[in-house]
Amino acid sequence: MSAIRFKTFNSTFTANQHNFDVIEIENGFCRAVIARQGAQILSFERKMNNAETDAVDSKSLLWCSELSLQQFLDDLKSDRKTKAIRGGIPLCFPWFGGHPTDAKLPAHGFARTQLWNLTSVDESAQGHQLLFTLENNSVTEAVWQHPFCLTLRISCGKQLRMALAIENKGDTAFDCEFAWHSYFPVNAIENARIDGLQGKKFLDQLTNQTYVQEHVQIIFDQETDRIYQDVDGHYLIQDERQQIKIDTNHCQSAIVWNPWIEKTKRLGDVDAQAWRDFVCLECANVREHRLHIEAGASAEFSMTIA
Ligand code: TA6
Repeated sequence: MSAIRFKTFNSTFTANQHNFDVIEIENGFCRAVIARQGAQILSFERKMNNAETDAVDSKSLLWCSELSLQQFLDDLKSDRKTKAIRGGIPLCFPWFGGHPTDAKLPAHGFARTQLWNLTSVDESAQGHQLLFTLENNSVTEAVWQHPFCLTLRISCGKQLRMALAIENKGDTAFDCEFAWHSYFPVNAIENARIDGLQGKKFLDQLTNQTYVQEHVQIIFDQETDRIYQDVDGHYLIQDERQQIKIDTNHCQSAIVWNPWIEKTKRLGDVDAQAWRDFVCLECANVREHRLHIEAGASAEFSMTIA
């Protein structure tokens, strides 16, 4: 079974590769949904053959807020300006968190709210490969004056693989940050564990204090918002139901976030109880690992989720 469906939620046009709201993908390995806004993969379900029952189970590797997705679709249907979708893998670029000098600018930059171009869609024996691009435009230049080209390759197969290239198209160097602000499903956050960050220093964004991760596993019993640095780039998220393996290249930072109860109430796009259903592990280069890209140069990063 293999299919690609371009979908639109605005009745004024028929969806195609160059004018769509979301793409639905299915092949022998997985099902995926990707929004053109932000080139943001919203869901990725791995098909698992169950040897005992001979059935085909599925394993969700990403989480998305149903309320946020509904708000996005309602905005599309009403021709309203859409917001960032809370779920899947939003791309934060060219800054992470609040803008360093102008609080009026959108948190996490503009990449996740811009419409990207779908340059190519290919299918191979390994699944589907999609190539998205975003270049500077009047909106980005109004807040960040550097010419750039982002290229995001999303491979949907036995694994979900992301490959990002950040190219400096200008004639002067620029500094930037990026983060794959990934949302992962957990059965219950209080039972979730993250391996891979032991011994790494982190900034606790809630206290603005720096610590070292002493324990092998990160556990969750309160709002958690930490920026780890000098990381190894290989992680395991597990709970009593499943485990998700994340491997990256050239991502020297990792942010761990769960809003817990009170912050969830303030988000406005997450159901009140949904704080228990996800954890963010955001592979990135931020703060002291911000990128310095010379004119004409590119920086490349990859992440594999299984
Ligand atoms: O994940 C780290 C973080 O910077 C948190 O502080 C929280 O703000 C989160 O990102 C969500 O940001 P958003 O702009 O998507 O609501």
